[in-house]
Amino acid sequence: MTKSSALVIVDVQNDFCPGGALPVPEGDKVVPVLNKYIQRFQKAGLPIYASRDWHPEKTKHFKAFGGLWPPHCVQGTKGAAFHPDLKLPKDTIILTKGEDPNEDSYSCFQAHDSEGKPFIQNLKVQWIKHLYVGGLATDYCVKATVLDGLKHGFQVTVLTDAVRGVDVKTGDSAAALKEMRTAGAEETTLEDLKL
Ligand code: VGL
Ligand code: ZN
Repeated sequence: MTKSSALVIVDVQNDFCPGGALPVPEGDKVVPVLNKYIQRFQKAGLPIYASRDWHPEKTKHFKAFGGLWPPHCVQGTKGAAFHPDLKLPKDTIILTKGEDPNEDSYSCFQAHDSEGKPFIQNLKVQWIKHLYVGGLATDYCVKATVLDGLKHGFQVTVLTDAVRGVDVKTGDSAAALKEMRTAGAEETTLEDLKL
């Protein structure tokens, strides 16, 4: 772990947790583990990003308009809020994605920060070279973010104890992890994290 590392927490929002509109099985289980990663990164003085899926009411992403999904993470709703137990520090960089009604936007590389700066620009000005990615869902937004990170030349480590998948088909998450490894992603757990 070097100074140029960052933690990227993907879409840990109420709608992706049990009881939400598009629940990921055991989605809430990532929260206490991510809180520990947050502490580790914060102590090391490293930046923390948290993305949110942030959809308009009408979007091609939703079933009713030709997409795959039930309505979820609609802008400003309780379902779109971060899980209440996720302890995001004040200086967390919030990334917003999914606002375009014509796109799915699974990847954080389609997100922007609170000033409208694209994720990649934000990473570049901070000289970030290595992303540690956890959150929801393994087989969608986590996968898309990890693969895009690798494509853009970042070193990427998946936090395997802090991700969960939708598994529309059984095995989707396992296949996603394999695809990420094949593309060059590394994996770690809290126990093995070198920080
Ligand atoms: C996601 C499905 C639909 C995700 C977002 O965050 O992985 N999955 N929208
Ligand atoms: Zn979505």
